[in-house]
Amino acid sequence: MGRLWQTSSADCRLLHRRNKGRSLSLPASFKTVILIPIIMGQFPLTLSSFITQKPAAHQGVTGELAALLSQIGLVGKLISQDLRRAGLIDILGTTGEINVQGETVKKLDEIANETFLKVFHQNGLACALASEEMEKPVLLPENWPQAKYMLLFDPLDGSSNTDCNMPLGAIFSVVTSGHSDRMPTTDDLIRKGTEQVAAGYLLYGSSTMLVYTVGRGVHGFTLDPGIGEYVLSHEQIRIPTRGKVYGVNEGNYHKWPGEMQKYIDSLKVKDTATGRPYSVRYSGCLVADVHRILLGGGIYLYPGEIEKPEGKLRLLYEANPLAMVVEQAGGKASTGAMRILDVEAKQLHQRVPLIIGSAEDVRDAEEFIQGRRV
Ligand code: FBP
Repeated sequence: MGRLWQTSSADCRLLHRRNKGRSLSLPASFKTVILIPIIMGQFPLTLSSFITQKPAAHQGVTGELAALLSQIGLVGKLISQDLRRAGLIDILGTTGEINVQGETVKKLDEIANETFLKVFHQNGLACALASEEMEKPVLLPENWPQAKYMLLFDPLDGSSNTDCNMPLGAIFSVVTSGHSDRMPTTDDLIRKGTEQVAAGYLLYGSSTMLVYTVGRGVHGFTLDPGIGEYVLSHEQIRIPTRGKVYGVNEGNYHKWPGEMQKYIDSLKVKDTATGRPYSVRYSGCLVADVHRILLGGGIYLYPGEIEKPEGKLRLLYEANPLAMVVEQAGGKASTGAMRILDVEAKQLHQRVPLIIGSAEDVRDAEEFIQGRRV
């Protein structure tokens, strides 16, 4: 009960002040009548109660999809529990394996991937699982046809941050199998971003957060370790139309086409109208950088390079879900040439240049990249 009283004592103090310091000598029943609504009003709104209590923001959301979101929350609780003790329980460093992306696999990449697989094997809510860490998806015929959702995810985003206690994340995208007559195949997972029914991320920062959209706005929940619940902390997030920060690995500057270099150069030139120069904010974790931009505005870029025009980031489980979240908050997500959510998906681990953030900033970047501004 401590938590409740802490909350409501603020209101008691308010009542007290209004009562000019005299103790609340009110009949018990009256106090109860006053205090309960106040206390109840402050009761933490958990993820599941939010989804049930806000039907307008969750129209068309089935019980299974609501359960799927809360199971992603469970994955977040399990992984953040390990991360909090990472330096003490031998989960730092690499496994010595190389994954389908050609990257060295970190122990935490593997643990995070295993956690997603275990939770979704068990809960029967998805009939297919595709991950950044797995060349082929896991198809779950035992869950089909009752489970009509398929989950694509980056189990641990920001892998270069694992061993230095820097922010980490996970990204997820949900699509429906679309076939009731047959078990879905790998090809059924390769879909345009506009076909997502839900998307979001887990952020492992100073606190653990779950941020999601089901196509009716974006909401953020903070994990309260005291009650083990995700509590609503950011309802209907709206991204500012323009920001003051940019996030990009400038170490790749010489690899970029000239137009891209000109855009980044322009961010460093004094320009009162647009509030430039911007500050650089690049954490090595896409989720953390996009989260900062979602709340404060700005732009994150992982552009195409002359030798690698498709860039580094993956379309289906990094760019598409974050694009849905940012667009739902009023922002934009682009390849530089077109809207991320309209990109034709052709392969499971397809890469795509990503320019994402405040609408005006992304528009500026597109104008430079397309040579319409110099
Ligand atoms: P992972 O999913 O393998 O971590 O890759 C994505 C990512 O780590 C992003 O989180 C981050 O913004 C970017 O790559 C960092 O890449 P680079 O080290 O090339 O700047």
